[in-house]
Amino acid sequence: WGSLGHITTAYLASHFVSNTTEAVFKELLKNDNADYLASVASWADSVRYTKWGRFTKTFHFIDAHDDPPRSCNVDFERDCKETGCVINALANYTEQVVDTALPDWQRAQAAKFVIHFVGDLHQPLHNEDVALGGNRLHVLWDGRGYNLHHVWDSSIAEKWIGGLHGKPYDLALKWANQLAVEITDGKFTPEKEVWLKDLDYKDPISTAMAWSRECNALVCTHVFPEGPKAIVGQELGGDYFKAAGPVIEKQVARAGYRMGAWLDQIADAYL
Ligand code: DCM
Ligand code: DCM
Ligand code: DCM
Ligand code: ZN
Ligand code: ZN
Repeated sequence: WGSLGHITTAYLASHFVSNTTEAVFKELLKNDNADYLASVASWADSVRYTKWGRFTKTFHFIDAHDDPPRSCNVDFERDCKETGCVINALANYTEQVVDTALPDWQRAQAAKFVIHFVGDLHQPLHNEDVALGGNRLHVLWDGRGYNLHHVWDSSIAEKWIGGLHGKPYDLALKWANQLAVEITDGKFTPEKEVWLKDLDYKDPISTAMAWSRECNALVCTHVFPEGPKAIVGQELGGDYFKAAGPVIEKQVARAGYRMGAWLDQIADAYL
């Protein structure tokens, strides 16, 4: 996601975590404010192009070598790069957060990666190989040119919330609060339990793969319903957005709700 998606998922997670989890992560991240998760959610994107952070570049996605829209599927052995992918990155950094033999700064850094990667795992094009996750597909968005990856990282979400009129953290908090209502007592309430069914802190690879498969399926149904070639040069701000907006909304809601539950299990293991 772009920063709006990451900050929103983190605010949403902070809405649902237990009081214990809140205390554990405020202490670890050395931030006692309401944005203790939100303020670190985009950090992983800020280090990936630095010399130090280059090794994390492939941790943000898994390149599913499937064949949308005919067939969507993800296979860890086939698709996770030698240098790592979002699946084993989430598993490795989750282990680091709870490893009390590690120094505090390293556990805090691992927590920032976990918060970021749960988000990225819920973006359909972070679970797809075609055209570098859509980066090489040129499309139009309300008359202007973008690549398809950017549209799914940012443009759809920005339009869904009514445009970027306001401060990023304020917009994300407002959206997160709306999604929290939909989860607690709204359109997502009937499915929120199912969202946590695959969540098993003891088996992070299987958990992440279940989330990845669910997300990758959206590549066939909503990202490339007519295939990758057919989308090039198309205007996506109209009917395409009408179908994609609700998908983005649900993926951000799932990511935030699952992040909260994941951090709860980390905090329980850590005590
Ligand atoms: N941050 C914040 N409030 C501040 C200063 C910084 O929320 N007054 C956020 C911005 C960074 C995060 O904290 O994303 C961690 O910052 P750093 O990595 O510089 O420690
Ligand atoms: N920021 C903010 N309010 C916060 C946290 C951060 O306005 N509660 C700002 C500080 C930076 C920008 O957001 O200008 C990005 O911060 P970072 O990338 O360090 O999170
Ligand atoms: N990306 C992806 N799959 C790839 C390559 C990149 O999902 N195979 C993502 C990572 C960034 C965005 O696309 O969110 C842009 O990546 P880059 O700047 O590395 O091209
Ligand atoms: Zn992206
Ligand atoms: Zn990322």
